[in-house]
Amino acid sequence: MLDAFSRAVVSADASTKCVTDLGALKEFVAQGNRRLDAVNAIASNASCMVSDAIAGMICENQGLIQAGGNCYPNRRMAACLRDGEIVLRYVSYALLAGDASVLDDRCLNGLKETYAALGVPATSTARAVQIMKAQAAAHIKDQPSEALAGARLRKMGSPETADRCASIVAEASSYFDRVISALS
Ligand SMILES: CCC1=C(C)/C(=C/C2=NC(=C\c3[nH]c(/C=C4\NC(=O)[C@H](C)[C@H]4CC)c(C)c3CCC(=O)O)/C(CCC(=O)O)=C2C)NC1=O
Repeated sequence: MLDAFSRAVVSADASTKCVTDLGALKEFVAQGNRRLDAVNAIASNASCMVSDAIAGMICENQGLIQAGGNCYPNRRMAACLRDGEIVLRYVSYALLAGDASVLDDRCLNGLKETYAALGVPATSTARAVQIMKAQAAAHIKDQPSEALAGARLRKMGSPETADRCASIVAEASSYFDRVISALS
């Protein structure tokens, strides 16, 4: 498992050079508080995000909770909710580290094969992950939509930035995309 710093060391070592690209690390440090706010925005909304994403996935495909569907019976529903939570947790670790290796090594490695063996539909999982990607962007920007959140609307009160943390949103989105491509 690597983070932005250990990644710089490993890359430099691979070419037997001193660490040279300090610009990227300087930026990483300068943006550190945004990153922590972004991780907090995901972590403290995680259970709501997971339950909403799985519910949305099922609303769009109700066969999942009927006999023969992969969220039926309750044991599978519980496994599915747990998997949603696992994915979101590893995305939040990757965002904290500024590196995808923890997500790749400890969550995605072999997941596609496990799902194929168990008959877990990858397209439905991808849909749930896509919903979590949209939720994460809204929470990091601290602009959750009233229309979608209803009575559960929750704002983090993060400091306003002109760009709404666009680069962190893009980075978080890339980790969700990584999950989707690992399953497809
Ligand atoms: C730390 C990393 C890690 C991951 C990622 C992980 C995933 C994982 N999900 C599993 C099962 C499962 N995963 C699902 C998930 C779903 N079914 C659906 O229809 C939906 C599309 C989807 C939820 C979005 C289900 C239903 C099972 C149980 C399948 C079965 O036993 O028939 C299993 C098989 C063992 C078990 O049931 O616990 C593993 C290993 N385990 C890990 O340790």
